[in-house]
Amino acid sequence: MEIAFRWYGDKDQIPLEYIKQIPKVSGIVSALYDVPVGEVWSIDKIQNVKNKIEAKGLKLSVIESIPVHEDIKLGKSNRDSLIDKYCHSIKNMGSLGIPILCYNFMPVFDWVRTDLARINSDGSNSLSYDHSKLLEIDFKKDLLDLPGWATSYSRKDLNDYFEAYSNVDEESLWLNLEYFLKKVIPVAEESSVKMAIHPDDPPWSIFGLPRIITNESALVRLVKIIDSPSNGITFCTGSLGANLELDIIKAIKKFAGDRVPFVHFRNVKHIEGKIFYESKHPTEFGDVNMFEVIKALIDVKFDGVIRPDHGRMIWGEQGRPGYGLYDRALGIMYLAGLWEGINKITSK
Ligand code: DNO
Repeated sequence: MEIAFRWYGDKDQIPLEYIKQIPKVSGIVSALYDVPVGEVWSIDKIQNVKNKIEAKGLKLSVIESIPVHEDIKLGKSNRDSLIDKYCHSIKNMGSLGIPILCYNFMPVFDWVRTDLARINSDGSNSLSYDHSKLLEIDFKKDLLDLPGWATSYSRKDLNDYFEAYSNVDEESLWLNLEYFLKKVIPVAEESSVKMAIHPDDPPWSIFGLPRIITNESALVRLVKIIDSPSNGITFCTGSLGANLELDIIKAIKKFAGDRVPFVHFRNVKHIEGKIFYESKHPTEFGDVNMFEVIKALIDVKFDGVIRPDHGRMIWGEQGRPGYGLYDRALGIMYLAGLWEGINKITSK
């Protein structure tokens, strides 16, 4: 098991030098942030990021993510050439020995929250989600005010996407995912890359857009599309943990054997059904039993990569919501302690 930390490249306010000072961290999760979606990630560009990371004595362990172009998710007629380019990027990362690729298949939005700085009782703040607030947003009018994502799209882009997705239901999205995976997984296998899909966050439809990687039966369907360790899952305890109907411990036991190369650790605390906030990492503060998740990973001899996912903003830190230094570093210390303790006791 390797512990890694997400780094957003040179623009990240947390430099690699600081990341290196967090005990137990040896890996970096990163990406290229200047390649337009749909273009090939060149060997040179990937090598350049890798060199920077290695120069600090760390390792580029995971690419998160090479974004999947919307036209692939929509199943448009130009998808084959986009998929070829995606395969090319996989080959390039594989040729540099980077073993894991986290990606997602969420239409238009990646993770969505309705508040990026909910004030907690201890004065820290967290990302939070309230479905009733999301429903109040008129996506034709107010979407540009959605916390965090407004800046990513022009109103025209958004309207065009919503129009295009009005013809794509969940089953069509599944078929488009299958089409994509049947082309990319063989290339990932040849390139010694494990693809690991990130669950949809939150794990239900938003703004009427289809979302499919939301529960256990979806994970079952996903891994069956191609029975290969290269067709895997990023087991995100926060995204999956937001779905109260999913037994997260049962799910990790079911898939972690050979289909989970990468785990995101985040705890969530529900106020009710579709209302939750991202809590401190330890079990007692949220609804995800971290002890049991780690125990399950140790039981299956997990040898992939883990990273703390979003943390709170504490000690007055400001910066990219969810991606401050302090709380994620605390999360690592908690997870590493649990790991050491459970591992020692179970291997006796
Ligand atoms: C949230 C992250 C996601 C993740 C993508 C992977 O902070 O876990 O944005 O990187 O969904 O494609």
